[in-house]
Amino acid sequence: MAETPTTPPQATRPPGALARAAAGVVAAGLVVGLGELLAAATVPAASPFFAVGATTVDRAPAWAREFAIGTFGTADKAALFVGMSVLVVACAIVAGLIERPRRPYGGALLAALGAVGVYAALHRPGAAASAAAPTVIAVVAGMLFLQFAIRVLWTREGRSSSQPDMDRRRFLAVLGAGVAVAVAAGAAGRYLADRLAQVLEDRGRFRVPAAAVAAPAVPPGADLTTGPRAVPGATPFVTANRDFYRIDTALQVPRLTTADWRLRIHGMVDRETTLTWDDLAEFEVVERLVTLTCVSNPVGGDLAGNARWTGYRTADILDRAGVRTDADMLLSTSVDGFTVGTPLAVLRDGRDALLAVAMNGEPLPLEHGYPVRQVVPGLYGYVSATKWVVDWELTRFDRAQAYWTRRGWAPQGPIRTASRIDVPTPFARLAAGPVVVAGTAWAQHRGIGRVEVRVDGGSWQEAEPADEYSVDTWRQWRWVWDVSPGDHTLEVRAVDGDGTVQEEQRRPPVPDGATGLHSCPVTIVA
Ligand SMILES: Nc1nc2c(c(=O)[nH]1)N[C@H]1C(S)=C(S)[C@@H](COP(=O)(O)O)O[C@H]1N2
Ligand SMILES: [Mo]
Repeated sequence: MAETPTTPPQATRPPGALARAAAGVVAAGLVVGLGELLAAATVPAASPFFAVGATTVDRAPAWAREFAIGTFGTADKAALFVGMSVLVVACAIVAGLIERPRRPYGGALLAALGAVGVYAALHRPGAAASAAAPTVIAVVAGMLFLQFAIRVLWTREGRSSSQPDMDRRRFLAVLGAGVAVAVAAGAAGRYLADRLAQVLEDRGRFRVPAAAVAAPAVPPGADLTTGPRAVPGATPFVTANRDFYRIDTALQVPRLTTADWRLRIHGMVDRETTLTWDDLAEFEVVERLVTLTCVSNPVGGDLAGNARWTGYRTADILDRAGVRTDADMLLSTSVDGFTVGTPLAVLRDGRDALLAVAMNGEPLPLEHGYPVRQVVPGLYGYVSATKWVVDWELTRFDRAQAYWTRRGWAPQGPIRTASRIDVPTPFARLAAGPVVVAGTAWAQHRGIGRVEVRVDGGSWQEAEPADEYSVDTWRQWRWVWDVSPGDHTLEVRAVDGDGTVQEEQRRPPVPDGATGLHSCPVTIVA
């Protein structure tokens, strides 16, 4: 019978078991749904539900696995997930039934379930501590929801309300909102996870095109990690993809397949053009080593990396669209809406500006721009190195502003001459005698002319440069120091290929790159 305002409220009985159980199930649904979404957006293997499933499969004894395959055949994974779901729902019902206002017994049960998810996520191959985050956040959200829903229920049943219908509606609204969020989060999480699977499959199939113009080989004399002049601890000349610094505004790495990729070229052009992936095959494939640097790199910092890039000349692609003479900026946009403004003069002065599809012989890693990114020797990344690029607008610096320029960074960003001491490390304690000091220096597209070192503010002494690979890559150096015991400070400076000495005055990265000398205090013991 429907409750009417004249029905006396049931003040003495606890809220109905069905309502409490429903609150528990919705709370658990929130944990699973939010966990799914947070994991899919960050570390997919950290999804609590799937991590537990995968761990169960990995740890199940052989007889259990054989039983499952024998009983369910190819549906064995589906059977596992159904079994897990039944278990979760059962726990959720119990959680709802035992939760009390200000006594989160049910929440504790959810936390215990969550602990299983965290354990599984942390024990997936290669998992970092951050793999715990999606589950922890989702469990806290589920616990808060359960407390809130139960409090609403108790309020409804516990006071002598004159409006029980309204209180019931309030509880149903809370429940409904929980269901909506749980379902939306779960669906979004599944979508993102599927999308990632598609992109990984696409990347797995991708064959790096053979270069018509190959990059010259790296002479052994350019790399201080090998050869007779090798220095233990030196920075490798070519940075491995997994060690390459990563900087971007993407909360979630964009997931773009080659099939979905388009490059729309418009604005001040003669022919508006939209390139598909297959259209790229018309352009000559070029391979180049280029050192990228972030404008935010502090003096002595490691936001610089050197890789072998394979791709197509930016200039060739621009020529196809026909750039109008009054345009001076290429405004590029990534699939997630990040923008970069690059001076056209730089892109067309003959340097190897590329639309790169491969990094060190591999398809671009997702976080470095898969399937396509820009690489421009000589410019900081924020004005040149658009990852996941999908749109090129030809425009003018007096009309358009890109992402970081709008936030106070300089519109043009040529890389400043910089040098770094990599060996020894700061505050090292070293034995007296000859000490080998080594490091890196860069002044992309001008090249490094020489590198100098000084001790305790004394006179500059010329370091021994490694072989130069090209003006677009960093250059290594070493210096043998015959030193006596005590505390000392090493400093380094570079002189670029034009003969300009590195700026010594210390300034922060904003607005156009840090300046100042890298110094390294060390203690020499007798
Ligand atoms: N789509 C996109 N591309 C981007 C960025 C970004 O935030 N989003 N950051 C730029 C910056 S500031 C730098 S320094 C380089 C870094 O490239 P990497 O992460 O491959 O080292 O990417 C550039 N390209
Ligand atoms: Mo950057």
